[in-house]
Amino acid sequence: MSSRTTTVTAYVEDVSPGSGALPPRAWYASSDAASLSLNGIWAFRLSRTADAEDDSFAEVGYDAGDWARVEVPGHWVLQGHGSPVYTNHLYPFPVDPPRVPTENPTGDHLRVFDLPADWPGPSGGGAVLRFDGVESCARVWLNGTDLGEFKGSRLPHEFAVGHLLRARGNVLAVRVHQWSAGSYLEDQDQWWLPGVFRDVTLLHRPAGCALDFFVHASYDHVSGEGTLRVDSDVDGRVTVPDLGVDTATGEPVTVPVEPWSAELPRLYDGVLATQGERIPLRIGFRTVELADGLIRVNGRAVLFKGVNRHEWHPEKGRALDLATMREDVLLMKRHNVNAVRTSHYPPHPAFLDLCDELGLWVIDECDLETHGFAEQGWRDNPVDDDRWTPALLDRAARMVERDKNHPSVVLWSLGNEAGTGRGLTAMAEWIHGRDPSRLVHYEGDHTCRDTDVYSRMYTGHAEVERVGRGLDGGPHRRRELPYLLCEYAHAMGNGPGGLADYQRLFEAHDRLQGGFVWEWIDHGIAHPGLGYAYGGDFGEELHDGNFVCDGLLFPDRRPSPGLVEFKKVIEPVTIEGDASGGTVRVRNGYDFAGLSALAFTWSYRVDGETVDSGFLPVPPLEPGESAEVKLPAPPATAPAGEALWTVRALLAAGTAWAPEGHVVAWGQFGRSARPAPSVAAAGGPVPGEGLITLGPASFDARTGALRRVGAVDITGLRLDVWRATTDNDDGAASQPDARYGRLWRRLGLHRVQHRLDAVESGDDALTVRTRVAPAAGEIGLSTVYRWTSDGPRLGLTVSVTPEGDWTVPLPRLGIRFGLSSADRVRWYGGGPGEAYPDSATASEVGRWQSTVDELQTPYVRPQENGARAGVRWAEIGGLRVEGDPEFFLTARRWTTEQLDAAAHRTDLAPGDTVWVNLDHGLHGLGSQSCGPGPLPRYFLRAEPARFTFVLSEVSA
Ligand code: IPT
Repeated sequence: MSSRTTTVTAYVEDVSPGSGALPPRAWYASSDAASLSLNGIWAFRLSRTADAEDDSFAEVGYDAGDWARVEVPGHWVLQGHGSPVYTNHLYPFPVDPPRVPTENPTGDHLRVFDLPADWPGPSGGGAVLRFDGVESCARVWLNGTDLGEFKGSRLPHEFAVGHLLRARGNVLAVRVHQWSAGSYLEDQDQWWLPGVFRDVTLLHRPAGCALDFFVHASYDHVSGEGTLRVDSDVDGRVTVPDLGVDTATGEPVTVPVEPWSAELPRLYDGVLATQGERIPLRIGFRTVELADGLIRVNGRAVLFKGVNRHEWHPEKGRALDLATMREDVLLMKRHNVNAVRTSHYPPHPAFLDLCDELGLWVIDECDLETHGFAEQGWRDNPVDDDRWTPALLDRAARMVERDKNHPSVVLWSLGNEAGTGRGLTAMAEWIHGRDPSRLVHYEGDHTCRDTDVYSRMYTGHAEVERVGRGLDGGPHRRRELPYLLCEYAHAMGNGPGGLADYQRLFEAHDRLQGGFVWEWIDHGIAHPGLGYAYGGDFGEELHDGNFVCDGLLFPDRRPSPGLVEFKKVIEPVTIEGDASGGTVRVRNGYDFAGLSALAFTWSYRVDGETVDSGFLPVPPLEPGESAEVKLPAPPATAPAGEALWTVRALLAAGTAWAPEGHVVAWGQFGRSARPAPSVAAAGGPVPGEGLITLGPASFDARTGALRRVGAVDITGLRLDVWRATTDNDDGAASQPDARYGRLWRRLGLHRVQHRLDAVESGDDALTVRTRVAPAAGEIGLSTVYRWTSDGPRLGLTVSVTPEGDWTVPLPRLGIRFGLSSADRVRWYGGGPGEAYPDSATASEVGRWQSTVDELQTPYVRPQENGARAGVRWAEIGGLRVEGDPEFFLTARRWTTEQLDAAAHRTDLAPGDTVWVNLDHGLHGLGSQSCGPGPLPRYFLRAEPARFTFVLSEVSA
């Protein structure tokens, strides 16, 4: 018994990639050869250890009648069997490679299937069984025959099974272990989700079909010609009707073509016909090279405006369907994203078809990360231990061979956060040899000895600028290479801030070829009680909390404000007006496309009301070109007020990724400034019974607290400096001096006291003097509220003078108050979405309306959110507020303290009062949750400040 158990499970802890699987080959969605999907409902049995059950379940005739059922593709922990575990880089088991815990959840999967009636007989060739992804290791049997076992969760594995197939009652048995030696190579920052999570397919392999083929399609930008050569292990013919190509495999043919790029993804349909099979080809001609220190495609340097994409679905985990993949690509295209790094493993292969078709540059990353070894100074790191090198090379080959025919893939990445070592060098050497037509990326080795690009993550703006100017030094090889930020702008919670500042640097320095925001989507798991669950919500022993929710999309794929900001920051057309508004400067920022696909519109608004609008003729500029375009004369009938031009670039016709009229870029610029609101005092405060009256308002005579403006009840109006700290405020442990959320709390800014010093009724003003300060310290804010009225309106000027040694910026500075009833909100200022000082590029000045509920941004872990920037006036709950200067507006049905205390959205219970914040200033956001904090210019420093609001009842 014990020797038998050993044979059943020994491979689990073996460093080898496996045995029995076929060599890797190119993936394609379909050909004329028969195939049978084995996705669907499978019988399932979960055991606590790898050897709890013997392998008799794999035998024909085994009765699995009392087993559970799971859906394949899927993860059993998301289907009611066990639960998910989230760690960022810590291994959730003792680090003793290649050993894994005895407690090793093991899922036995069984499926019985018949062949379709028209399945070719044995004389017509063979068949393979393909697994596109199984986490973390599997052993496979067909009709009782042990086919072998494999590791490499997000890589394909095939077995030859033709000789084992029967017409009816085929028994496919798959034993999957959550932990294996392979887990040491798969320490990516994500949920640990075991299961058969990608497709299982039976493919007929006709006699005489190719084992593999490699499409080489290059483009010579000087001659405008493409050269096509399809290599295959068997002879065949390659036809491309649109190009008149009909050539033998292995024979190059050169013809004039339109090149492929992410912007203009021209694909040519072709066929590779071998004796046994006709394989459809989608050919994109492009040449990727490192030339003059830059990544060039078809001769031109490319600026990557990218995102890091993990595969995620809030119910299905990493088992993504085609519709979800397509939605990701469409959302990327609609938000001006032009590149994707498949962090940190090769995606479902069909995703790359979509990238080819719709146009995205891809860094295809290998399924490799050994980050947890950082905890022990990288001792025993598998990538620096020759015993593991075969497994690393197997992973590299499975990625490259599977994905080599995709024009969208322009760089291969060795993996992520795996330290340095000989194994990486071996992978890079193998990849360079096998596919010299692409470049190699890896971030973890800053000597760049194995790579064609100098790649970093989360570098601050100042260092990025130094690199851009070539002042960064470093090893010789590195200095010659272009620079990429394979991760930057950590999109966790509210943020990232500072995107526009990065983009300006990328655009100013050729060597900076852009970056990839971390990351595309929050990995929140849909949860009945919590909304979305994150690390720790399943009782994990070790976990990293909501660090798994750091995407530009919420888990349900709704764009976050961060994505809206990113879209604006990376827009491919720049539209800038001069102050007088006579002309607009339009620059084509595409690398390949002209502007002929776009139409331009203008509108002229006064105080947010459109006075006139029309189309703007813009010349069809080539990439990099710009033109000064004359605007029409401002309408003579325009009323007085703040006048603004808005110019938009729209899709002139529908494309494969967005309808006609979709806004690609826009610019807004002023013609005349806004007259500041003011109150000319007419009469002073009038004392009454316990109350003081001033114009439309009444105040508590003892405390000076505002009670009412006309019929609008107001509670708790006072200075506010606190915000529910964002993930970026709380910051990462790596930069302790800049974790302002924690420093603020230590100072007590979340519990300031308001000491009343005086209530003074003067001739034309009611003055309330206070000192706002936290217990236990000497710092404070001397705060004076000066109230005046011109009859119908009430003016409030707040003067704040810091006292003591303020070593930290303020979270916010403004007033807050409660309204007893409010729902609809109207405002003139920045909108429609949230904006903060360093994430306000997408905030468009206009007239907006919303509801209190719609003003909330549903960050998975609740935190400061929802501010509208640059607000000139707002109406809410019957109250009208005008600001001098413009202010930030926030309104919610809970207090800041309740928001601060909530861990999940479901902790937030709406109360009767709507709490409104009118902020003179907010501290920037930065991306300190895993990167730099806000730039100094977005700090809200504790400095003397004065700001005015004019309050009145909304006139009917
Ligand atoms: C970086 C990882 O590459 C990425 O997977 C993710 O964990 C990200 O951090 C944070 O969300 S590594 C880090 C040490 C910068």
